[in-house]
Amino acid sequence: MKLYYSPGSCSLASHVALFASGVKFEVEQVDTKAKKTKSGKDYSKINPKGYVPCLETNDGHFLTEGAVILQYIADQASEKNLIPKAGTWDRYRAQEWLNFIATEIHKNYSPLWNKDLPEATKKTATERLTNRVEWLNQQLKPGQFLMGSHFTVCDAYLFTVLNWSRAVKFDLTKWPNLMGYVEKVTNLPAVQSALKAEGLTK
Ligand SMILES: N[C@@H](CCC(=O)N[C@@H](CS)C(=O)NCC(=O)O)C(=O)O
Repeated sequence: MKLYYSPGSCSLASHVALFASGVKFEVEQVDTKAKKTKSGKDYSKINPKGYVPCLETNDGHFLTEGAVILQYIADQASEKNLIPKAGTWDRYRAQEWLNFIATEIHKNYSPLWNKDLPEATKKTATERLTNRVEWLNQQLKPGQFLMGSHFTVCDAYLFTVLNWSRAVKFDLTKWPNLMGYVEKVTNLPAVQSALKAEGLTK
């Protein structure tokens, strides 16, 4: 398996999931602006959508969309319980989280990274994000992961996006519960390995 990634971006979640799964994998860095991979390949031929993550599977498929890649990786190592079994109610709950993180959290952080957007647009995104994060903070039981006592790929994704807060000046300090969650997930071995591999550890 090969993950196409850009350091610290949303593809970090897939990178964490790969380390947590214990499966054999390689990675290749992508310059998403230039649409070139580190080894000089035209990324738009690998993933015509032009963004990361993209996962090349061992049976020759190119899978895109982080929330789906995370489920694929988790399903390759079912013994690690990185996601509940397909078809169960718990799996739908995990999918509910993944979709919420992708559409309500991730995509409300995205405008905050964009220097060209007007302040009014960023203000709207910040207000929306605050509202979603407030709800999220209420759902998250202190000391627990999103799905309970066990780490899942939902946590890999949520950690990845909340981890952008300092860089985009989105203040998480008003939610100590969430701050504790980010710290707890940051310290997991799979997360540390992915951060190190992407050159993001201090
Ligand atoms: N819908 C995609 C969005 C992925 C996405 O937003 N990727 C960003 C990094 S976090 C990216 O590669 N942006 C560069 C671009 O759009 O050209 C997903 O959920 O995987």
